[in-house]
Amino acid sequence: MSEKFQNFINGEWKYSDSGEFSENRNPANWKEDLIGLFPKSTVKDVKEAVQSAKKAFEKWRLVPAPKRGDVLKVVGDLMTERKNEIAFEMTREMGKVNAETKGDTQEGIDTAYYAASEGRRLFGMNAPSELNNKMNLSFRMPVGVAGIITPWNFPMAIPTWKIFPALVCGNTVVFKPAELTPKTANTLIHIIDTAMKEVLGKDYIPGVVNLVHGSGRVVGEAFLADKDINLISFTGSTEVGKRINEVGGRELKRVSLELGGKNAQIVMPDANMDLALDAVLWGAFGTTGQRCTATSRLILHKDIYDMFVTRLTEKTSKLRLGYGNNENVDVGPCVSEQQRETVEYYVNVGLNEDKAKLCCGGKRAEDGDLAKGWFFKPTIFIEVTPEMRIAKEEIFGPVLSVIKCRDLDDAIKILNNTEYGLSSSIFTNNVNDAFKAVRDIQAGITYINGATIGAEAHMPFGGVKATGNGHREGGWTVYDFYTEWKAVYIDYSGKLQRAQIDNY
Ligand code: UN1
Repeated sequence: MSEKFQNFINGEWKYSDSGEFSENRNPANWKEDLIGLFPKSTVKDVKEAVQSAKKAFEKWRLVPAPKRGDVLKVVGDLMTERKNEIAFEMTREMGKVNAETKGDTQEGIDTAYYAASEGRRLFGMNAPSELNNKMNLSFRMPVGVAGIITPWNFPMAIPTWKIFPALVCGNTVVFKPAELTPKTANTLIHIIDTAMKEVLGKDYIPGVVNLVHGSGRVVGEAFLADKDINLISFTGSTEVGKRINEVGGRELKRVSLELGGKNAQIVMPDANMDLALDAVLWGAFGTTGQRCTATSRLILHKDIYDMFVTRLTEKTSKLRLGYGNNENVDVGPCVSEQQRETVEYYVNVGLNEDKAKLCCGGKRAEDGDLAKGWFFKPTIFIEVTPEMRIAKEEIFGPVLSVIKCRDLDDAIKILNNTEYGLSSSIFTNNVNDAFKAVRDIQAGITYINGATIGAEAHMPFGGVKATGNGHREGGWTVYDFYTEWKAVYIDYSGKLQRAQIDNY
């Protein structure tokens, strides 16, 4: 009998009201490796979690911010101690290779220490008053109950980007992780609760963080419907993001959305070709192409196009597929059967509708043990033109579309020809071209001589156009989302001084 996991509500681990569970299986060996059973939660579970978070907010908001930061410091320490175990289990539940799940965990640790130190900043601002003997200050205040909805591709880092800043600002949290990665979420909540108990001791507050497993259709929708959830932070598809924005907007919820991408790397003829090749391999096929920041388009200058395609095809065909916890594996499986079907669908679009040319991959990988998982061969389409569907639509798998450009202006025009705008990259040794690209590329992130993936935890993360709704995660910018400004006027004149009366 495999282990049955629970929700965490009001400081207690408990089963869902439904009594039903869904299976979590290893995508590299789905028939034989059942990881555990996770609750299919109901609207009632969500309501209970939200009410506990609402109640906890009244106490948690009064815990001094440096002390809230101390909780995050202990969280970072516990995550560091358990890093190897977290990474092993994360690879087991979502497939990316162990070095990457360690990196994902490290991103969470870095976010914890950043949030811990922010407990001693959370700077407000002062401004002079129009009137004499009067002082104007402004403070950051917590917003209330935060509904956090996260994807499966960064099962540790992305929840930490949201939960840690929310907590250090004094908000309380109801967390719905992706159904495909519930175990990492479970570990994270265990760690946060352990740290809360250690730091707060007898003043422990139940309900500051709550975990509700389940589907977007039930649990996510219940977040939207609940009037006591004040803000929602979501990372996932543009389609779901639009729905959250629409309903959340109607209810005046504060909403932060991190959505799709169709990121491109440009390579100019003066670039260091070895670096540019390694970058595109890493950007396109790392995490099996399942990052929002993944390189899914490669824009090559015409003078180097043939040479680059030849070398890239050769390197790509040498990538080793397998279970990510084994040695010498470069690329893991797709996360699920459905995800592999989406990849297959787009390979068919590329071949039959777009009529692009396949130069590598294009098929399931089924040799030996690979037949046990949702593996797909790293795939490259060449002779892709900017208007093709495989050049415009997000695939979220190991598929790269290669497009030829005439010059820098043409390259940037092609790069911008998508509804998304998350990450981007240009390889060049020409400083003028590099700065021009920084200015003209429509994306939240631009790398010069680096892959499109690998944003650092303390920098603003997010995109323009259909990638989001203007907020940023990571670094200092996310703190604007999790706080409200309170303006305070202090009159020490001993008189009633009137503003908005003509004093001049
Ligand atoms: C994502 O794919 O949604 O910049 C996040 C990167 C990682 C985060 C990716 N630090 O590639």
